[in-house]
Amino acid sequence: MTGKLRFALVATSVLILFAALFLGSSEPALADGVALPGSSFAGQDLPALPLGQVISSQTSSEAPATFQFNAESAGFLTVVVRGEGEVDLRIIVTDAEGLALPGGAADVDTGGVLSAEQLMVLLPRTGVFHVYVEAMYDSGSFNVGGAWIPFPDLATEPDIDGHPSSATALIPGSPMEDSLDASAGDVGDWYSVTSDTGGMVTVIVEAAAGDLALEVYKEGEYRQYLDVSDQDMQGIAGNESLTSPIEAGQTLYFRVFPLFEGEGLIAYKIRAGVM
Ligand SMILES: [Ca+2]
Ligand SMILES: [Ca+2]
Repeated sequence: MTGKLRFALVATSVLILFAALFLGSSEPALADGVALPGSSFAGQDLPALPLGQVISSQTSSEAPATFQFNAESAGFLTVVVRGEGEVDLRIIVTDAEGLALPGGAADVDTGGVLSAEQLMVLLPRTGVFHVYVEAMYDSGSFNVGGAWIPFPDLATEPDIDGHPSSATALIPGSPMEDSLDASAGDVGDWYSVTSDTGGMVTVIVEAAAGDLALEVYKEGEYRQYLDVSDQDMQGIAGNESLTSPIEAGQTLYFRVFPLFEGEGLIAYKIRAGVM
């Protein structure tokens, strides 16, 4: 089942109510200073996600509209977006580091309308989160509204090595061993590969038991991977490999994660090579 379909099944019924509430509310107000270039938001004040109301804004594929939400506890954030015209929109909710949350992306094209998106996502703890409304192509106007349901009992500790800022440097020729356990909160490991010379970098993950996947990211751009491997090499669900071009001096980031939450402990080996 695709992520899209799974999301649609889980969330649609709940969100129809929210959508009806928002779209029936008062006149949208105009947000100022919403569009920001690229992904560098460090230190910038982003506009707040409107809660309990709908505002209008603009977005483009080069400068996605970005909103901030300060969660004072764990809880569920709902975001509803309705675009104007033919623009294809999607919603991505990330942590402050720009990493998409599990279940934090929606491109479901509600009712076949490319710009009609909504999601409800668990924010797992107190902190700053970002909501991106991206245009897949071109640019366009949209209305956006949010809602918040505090749910402090659902707070979980952060996965300490589950972020690109805590990535382990992979040295070509020096394999490493580690493990993941989604049921214990260890939901993803990050690795980085830096090349002095440039060329092609290959990262190989091997696990005898458990189903793993592997993603590669450009530094600082963690909302969307460059490439993903879930090809189950040699017919083994935990064996994955990615090969990506890398420039001299560049660092690429790799995420290893279990495909299913309930799999328990998965031990794996990982190694990198640059040619
Ligand atoms: Ca869409
Ligand atoms: Ca796999």
